[in-house]
Amino acid sequence: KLFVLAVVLLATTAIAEKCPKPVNVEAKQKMVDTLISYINKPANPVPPKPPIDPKKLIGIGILPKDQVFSLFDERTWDEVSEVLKRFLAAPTFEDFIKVAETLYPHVNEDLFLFGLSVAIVHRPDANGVHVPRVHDVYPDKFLTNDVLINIRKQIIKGHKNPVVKDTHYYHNDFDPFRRVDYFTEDPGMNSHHYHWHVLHPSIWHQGVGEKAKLGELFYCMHRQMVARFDSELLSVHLPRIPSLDDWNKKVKIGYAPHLTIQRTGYTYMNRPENLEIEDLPELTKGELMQWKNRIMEAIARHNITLKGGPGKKLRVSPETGIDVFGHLIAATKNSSNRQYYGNLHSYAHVIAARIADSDGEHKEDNGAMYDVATSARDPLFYSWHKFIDKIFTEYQNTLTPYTPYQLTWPDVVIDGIHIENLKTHEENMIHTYYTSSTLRLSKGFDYTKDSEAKVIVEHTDHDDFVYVIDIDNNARVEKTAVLRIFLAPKYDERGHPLTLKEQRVMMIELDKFKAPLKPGHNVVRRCSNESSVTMPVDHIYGDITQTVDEDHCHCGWPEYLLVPQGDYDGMHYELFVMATNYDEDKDQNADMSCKCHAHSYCGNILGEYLDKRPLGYPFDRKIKAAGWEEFKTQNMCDTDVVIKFSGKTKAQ
Ligand code: CUO
Repeated sequence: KLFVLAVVLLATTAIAEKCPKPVNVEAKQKMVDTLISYINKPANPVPPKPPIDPKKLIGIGILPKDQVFSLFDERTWDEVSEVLKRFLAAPTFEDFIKVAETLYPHVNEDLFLFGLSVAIVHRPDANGVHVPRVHDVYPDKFLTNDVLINIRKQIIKGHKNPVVKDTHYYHNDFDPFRRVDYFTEDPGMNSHHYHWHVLHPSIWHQGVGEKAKLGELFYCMHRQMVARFDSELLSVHLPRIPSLDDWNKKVKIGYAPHLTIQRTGYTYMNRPENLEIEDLPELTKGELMQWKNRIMEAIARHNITLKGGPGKKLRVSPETGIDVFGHLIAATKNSSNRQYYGNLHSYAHVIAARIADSDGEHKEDNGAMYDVATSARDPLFYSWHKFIDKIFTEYQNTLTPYTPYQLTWPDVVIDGIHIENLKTHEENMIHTYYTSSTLRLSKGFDYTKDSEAKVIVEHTDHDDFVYVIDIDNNARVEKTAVLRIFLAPKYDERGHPLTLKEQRVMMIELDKFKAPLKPGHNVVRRCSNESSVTMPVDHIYGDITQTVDEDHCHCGWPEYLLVPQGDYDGMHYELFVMATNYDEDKDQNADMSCKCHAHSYCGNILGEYLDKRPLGYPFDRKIKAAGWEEFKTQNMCDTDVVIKFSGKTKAQ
């Protein structure tokens, strides 16, 4: 017990200091790179196996080597927490590396990578060190088997520097979801999802440092993923994804991942269509249902049953509720009562991942839904997360809608917003097209380590554009605004106008930024590539050793996927902007120097934010107004924007 207490105390001290200046980054990066070079490559020189006191291995080495680690599988949580505790408790960076070297031979490699990544993000003395990019270490979680076999074949044939194209559009015409695999199977998007969970892991808890709004960010980022997926479906004229509410019905959506971990042969399980959801040996469907019902009851009553019996209740307030329910549903270490409310979100990932071999009779490996790095490839991910999102919506619907008075900033009037296309100079018109990026495989496998093997990954991209916002500041002094920009489709899959109520949960956040407003008229111009939700393409595919001064957390929506694809005729979207008063909203204590580039979706390392408003504001509550005209106050504005897909590849 004393040991654990000491570890926790040390860990608390380790992250108490906020965002210090990076020191000796190059040397530290080298140490991390050496550690990472052991992972996923069995033929590399075996790392030294330093002697270790067996007592220090208590709770370590439970997940066998060569298995895929899943943050969704609660059975791994104790072990990964133990590993993380040891990483965070090391007093100096050199000690941290020593602990990692000592533990590596005893720990599952994938779990080790996750723990190491979480520690690098959160240790102040690692500030400036890049978190290993998961798609560099495990390209086989992001590229299908056919692509990698093709690379290997070419190397065996003597091609030193093979280049293979990963074009996966329209594999077949039978599975409609293949039409959006430019989105679901995009390495950048899946890598963002993994790194989001590294930044905000459910195993994080106050014992090792404060991190505000973790539950709220869980809801918000995943709502954005679902909203974006629905918009992509509408772009290819498919209906929005249904929510997976009824667990007694067969699961209609199938998915074949075609992913194999090259080193181990671990093959992510195929899920045929129309399978029944079955109990797992460790959890029944009935238990899952019971957790859901308890959460729904807590939402209806606005209070949560705490540990220690039905008499002990926590009353939630409109200010804290969404975060409390986020923790509860994600079953983080800060869940108010994990025993009673369970682990709804994670277990559904596991049940879905094992649905084709629930009792393990056929010794199949788990499906894509099991692994954070691969789960968002599976269309069922969005169906499941839509169900989770409906629970949050249910809670938000219990809150009093914002009144026009609350939404108005009396000093400020937005006269107009439009988009200026930087390429074609058209107004309110964005073109999308195919393009590609290059994923270098040198770090991933033994067979690529002496080559310059490359995979050309195709994806969509868009013209760069600028938001031009006309704003009057009627106060006699300079003001600072927070400008919040959102986009939502205007029409549903049948071509009928979407209601504001439907659009509320479909609003895609495109940007949130501060802008100074001088007294009188202002024209604010903001480029699409400055977005607070995105990560530049170079950070995903570029050589990160060249970007020492850049963002190191690798969380952020790929810039090329900022807007939905749109369609050939041009699809219509609602572009919305709202200005709020930064002087009222700002969080005095937030240290934004520690932010990740994409702070809207990734928050920052310390769980601090640009402003104090709820995430997703003003769409975080039910809207009473029947339509946009009734909803808008003087500090809001909207316009119609068209996104047109050319279907062509942009000339490189
Ligand atoms: Cu990120 Cu379900 O939490 O995937």
